[in-house]
Amino acid sequence: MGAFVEKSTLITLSLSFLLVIFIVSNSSSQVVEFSDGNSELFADIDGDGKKENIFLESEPQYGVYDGKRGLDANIFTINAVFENGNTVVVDNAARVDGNNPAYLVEIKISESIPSMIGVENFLGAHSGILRVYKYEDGEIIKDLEIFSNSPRIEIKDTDNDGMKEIVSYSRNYGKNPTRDQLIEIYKYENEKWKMIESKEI
Ligand SMILES: [Ca+2]
Ligand SMILES: [Ca+2]
Repeated sequence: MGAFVEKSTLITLSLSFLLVIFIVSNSSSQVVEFSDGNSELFADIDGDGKKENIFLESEPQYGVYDGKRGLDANIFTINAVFENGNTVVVDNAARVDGNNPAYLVEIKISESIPSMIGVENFLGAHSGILRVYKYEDGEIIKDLEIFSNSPRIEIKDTDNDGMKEIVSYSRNYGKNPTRDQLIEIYKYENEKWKMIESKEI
């Protein structure tokens, strides 16, 4: 009998422990790293349970600079290949300034909303930009563009409603260059991203 109680207590404790791990991992934040992502990712962007192969492609393209035609390789296209072989291409998706590469990051804000595609890249020494694309009616459309001069962007649930928001942190370099003071929070509601909070701390 004693052994049985001990065993069931052990099982209860183990289950509690797993539940804690589940809650912690479920509420963990995702940090956009800007510089060490991938040019390819596998994510389910149309919500059918199968992952699409998404990759960035950069081809030499020409633009006009100071009246002269010049090579500009910093324009990326996003390609999403679906299981049936269909490919959706976003032309000139990410215009990257300077020679900074762009990377892909999966943005998963809740279990009920299909993954979105984040394209991240540095702009200059500190600043970074995150562009968020989503799949809609056979197209991939840009839904949001977020800037940070820290750069620090996090994807986390700020109001405990089970859905993650995107939080951008920036510095007020005139006031204090060492601490992130400006915070913007973007929330996905009614199938649209919108800024719900902008504050200085
Ligand atoms: Ca899919
Ligand atoms: Ca939330």
